Amino acid sequence: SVQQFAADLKAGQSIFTHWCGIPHPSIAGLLAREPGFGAVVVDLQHNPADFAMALQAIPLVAAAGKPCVVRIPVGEFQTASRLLDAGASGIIAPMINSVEDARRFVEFTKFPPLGGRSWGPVGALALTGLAPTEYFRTANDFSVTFAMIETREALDAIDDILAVDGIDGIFIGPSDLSIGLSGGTVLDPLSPAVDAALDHAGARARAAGKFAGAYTGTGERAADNVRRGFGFVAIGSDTAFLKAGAAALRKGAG
Ligand code: 3PY
Ligand code: MG
Repeated sequence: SVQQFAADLKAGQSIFTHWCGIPHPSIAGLLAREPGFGAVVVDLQHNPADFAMALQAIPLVAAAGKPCVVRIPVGEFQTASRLLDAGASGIIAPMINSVEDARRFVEFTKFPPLGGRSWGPVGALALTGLAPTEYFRTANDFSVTFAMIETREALDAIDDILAVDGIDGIFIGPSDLSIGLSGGTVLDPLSPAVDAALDHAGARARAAGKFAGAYTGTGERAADNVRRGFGFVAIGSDTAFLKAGAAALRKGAG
């Protein structure tokens, strides 16, 4: 359900997630049915998927009993409010580089007194079946906010970002982080510098009692991050699945 995601993370479950950017909500809904994956992320930062697609994906993913989490474009915090209103279980905000960025994110994703989210969760009321007063009372607890740590600046400020009330966790973007940590000279999400940052970030999140998430491109890397204590780990993406499927089927033809 919409609310179960936060509860499962709090219980220490490791949740593997899909990462969807193809602008067809049925793909998100179908992938949600895949065993072994506990969530679907719709990515609005780097993909053709748009707000209308996410709006349709959220109930299709919910119909599979899974939470739908959405990554917003950089700084589009009003979109985060609207996605929570539609019944998203969580929001991933890219490029949260400072305490100010983190506070602004909270301002649009948590109701007062934590933030300043405006009232109007029409789709979320429909999906959860909660009475408005009950939704208002509990939404801050179950609407999960992930601040992406993917620059050197953010990594330096990680403890302060984790300490912001209303930030529920961090989410590591290994590609951008590799660019940032190399001073703009290397794109390598598997670099030793990124590995060290993942170790550090996982430990700091644990110390702060908050969630840790990360993007990864393979199952092996995803398992590495679960071992590091990451509770929310993406494996690949819908387009990567298509390419892998095409290669595997073509191989069958010899
Ligand atoms: C990154 O690796 O920078 C990400 O944002 C993951 O998609
Ligand atoms: Mg990134």
